[in-house]
Amino acid sequence: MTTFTRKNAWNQGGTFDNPDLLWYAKGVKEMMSRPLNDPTSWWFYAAIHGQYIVDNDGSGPPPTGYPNWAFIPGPPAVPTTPLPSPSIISQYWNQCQHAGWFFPPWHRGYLYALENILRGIIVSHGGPSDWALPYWNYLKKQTNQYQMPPAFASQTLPDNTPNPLFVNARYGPNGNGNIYVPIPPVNQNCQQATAYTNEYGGGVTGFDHFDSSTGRLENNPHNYVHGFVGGASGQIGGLMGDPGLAALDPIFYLHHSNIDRLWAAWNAASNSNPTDTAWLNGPTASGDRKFYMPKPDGTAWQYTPEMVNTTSQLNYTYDDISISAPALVSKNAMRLRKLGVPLQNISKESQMESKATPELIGASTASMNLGAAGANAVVKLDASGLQKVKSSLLKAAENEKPDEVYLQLEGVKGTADANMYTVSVNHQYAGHISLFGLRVASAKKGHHAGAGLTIRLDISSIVDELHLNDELKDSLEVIIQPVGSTLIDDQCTIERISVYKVKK
Ligand SMILES: [Cu+2]
Repeated sequence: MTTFTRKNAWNQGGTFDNPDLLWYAKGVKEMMSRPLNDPTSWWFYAAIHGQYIVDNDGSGPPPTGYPNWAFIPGPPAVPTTPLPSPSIISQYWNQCQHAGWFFPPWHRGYLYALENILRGIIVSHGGPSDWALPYWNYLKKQTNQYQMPPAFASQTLPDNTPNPLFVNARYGPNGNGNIYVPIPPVNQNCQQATAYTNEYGGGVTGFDHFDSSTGRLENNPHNYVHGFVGGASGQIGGLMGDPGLAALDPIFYLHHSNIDRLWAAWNAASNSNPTDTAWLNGPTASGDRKFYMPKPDGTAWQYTPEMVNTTSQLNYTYDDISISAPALVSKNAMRLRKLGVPLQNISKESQMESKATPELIGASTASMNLGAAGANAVVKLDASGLQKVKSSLLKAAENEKPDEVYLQLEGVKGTADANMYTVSVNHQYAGHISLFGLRVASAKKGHHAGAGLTIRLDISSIVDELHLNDELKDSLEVIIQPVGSTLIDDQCTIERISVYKVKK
């Protein structure tokens, strides 16, 4: 049996001289020619991820204007009819798993199934029988690969017919159609993680579109890349910035191929996936929806995380699973070094997962509006919590890790999924945030009844710095500012900003 090898989309300059891209375009064109109710059509596949055509599984009624699919400024011209039967819709559509530990395996199965359909089409058109989905490695150092491969920006194919990889609603970080991934803030520091659960792959969840347990791989690079590539223009957010639109854009699958590659690289670096049956068996174990993908013949393939645990099980590999060296320097070692702790062994953090529950040590008192102008708040810390953090920093040693401190934006609700912000704490940069998934997380019905997004930022290094400068006082000043092109969303609110400490 052939092992299929997924290769870098930037081969041959990322143009149609790269046969992987030319055949991808031909396959996508064929899938786009199929009707919405055909399970092997481009449109059906995008709706498996998420859609704004019909109310399904907590997605809420479709918006009356954009991003309802009927209002997408093409190309491509996106159909909203003929609809599949209601039972097919509830079996397949709105499946994407985000903000939890099923994010990596669900997307692996999704790509694998799409790749099989595309390969079938490509072979039937006389293309290579070993064709595999390329990946876009925007993180590749010392190259211009942070830019979108040129084949996606061209309006025509080499034969002068329309290029199906070209998408109008793709605006980029500055909202001007120049598509690239800014590095930083996008990075591959997630590869430093040593535990899957609660860290690399996300927290324990059931079948979920947007829970509150986003893992590091999903946050950065995944969510950031969605927000930056999608961008916004006027009141239109790019397709990639919203999970109910994203999989309509052919660049989506090359972004996810890279995310899947990072996961494979993380495993190749001796990090393990969960062995809990609740993960291996998928959400079915708790009586939830199953993961289903259409096969090339249109019938259903049901899969579990256990079935997609390694790429070799699925008979494919990547031509490159190296991780750049800086990503492997332990975050904890850097903290301890800064706090003045002499270190014997800084190579790798222990594989131990922290079982400690986060302890709330402060919170804002009122909800706030997160409009296009951003927001700010003063978060008061309680005296005993603050004292515990301070003493843990004073006692820090190689075998006694200092507490980690997190800032959490809770109950973030609204509709401007494509918006991105920076967050600072006491005027020090704490991180970027992406609102990918905001609309679905805010919908009134569904698994979490509109709880909104929960966004967590590790502010330990800022707290360390404040501590070292004797500036760690009883409150923190949080400033949230929009970056790049932003959508106006007057209804976007944050219920609470809180601060947690975690004992390590
Ligand atoms: Cu995604």
